[in-house]
Amino acid sequence: MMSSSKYTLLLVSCCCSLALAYLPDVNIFTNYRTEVYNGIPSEIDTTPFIRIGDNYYYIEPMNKVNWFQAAGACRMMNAHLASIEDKPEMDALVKYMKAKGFKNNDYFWISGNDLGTEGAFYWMSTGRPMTFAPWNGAKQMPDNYGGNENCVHMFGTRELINDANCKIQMLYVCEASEPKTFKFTYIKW
Ligand SMILES: [Ca+2]
Ligand SMILES: [Ca+2]
Repeated sequence: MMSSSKYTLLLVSCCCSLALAYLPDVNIFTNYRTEVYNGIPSEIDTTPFIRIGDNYYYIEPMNKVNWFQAAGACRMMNAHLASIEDKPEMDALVKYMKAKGFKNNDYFWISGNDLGTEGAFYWMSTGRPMTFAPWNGAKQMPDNYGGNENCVHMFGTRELINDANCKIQMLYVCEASEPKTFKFTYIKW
């Protein structure tokens, strides 16, 4: 009798192993399949965030605040000041801003800064160094003007950035943190 129980237990164990081997993404305890997708389905309204390329941005059109207030405003929306990490991302964002009628003297805070060490610029939202940094070379930026320019902004119609005094009031761009969509499907056995 004891022996029979042992064999039964072994059989169940083998069956479970086989099931896991062939259905690795199925949770056998709840009978749900989980699939994860980058982004958000197009039919879902993400307003006030707009999708540009693979990213979701909120572009503040009116309310000018300093860099710290802008960072806080983005966090209130569960986002961060934007990090523009390569040329395609910058080009797509500026193209959108132009189409929306923003002007070159519309300045927008983004998350770049050298608050930690003068001259070493990092994206606050990712913690990474600004390896893509299209400074306004014609004006020899970054110039740390007045010894006190430690926050980075972009322009409404040019694919350029500049260092400015963090206390200046500007518009700002927030970026949602790489949204993912989880799809749960009930599995019938
Ligand atoms: Ca600086
Ligand atoms: Ca500057």
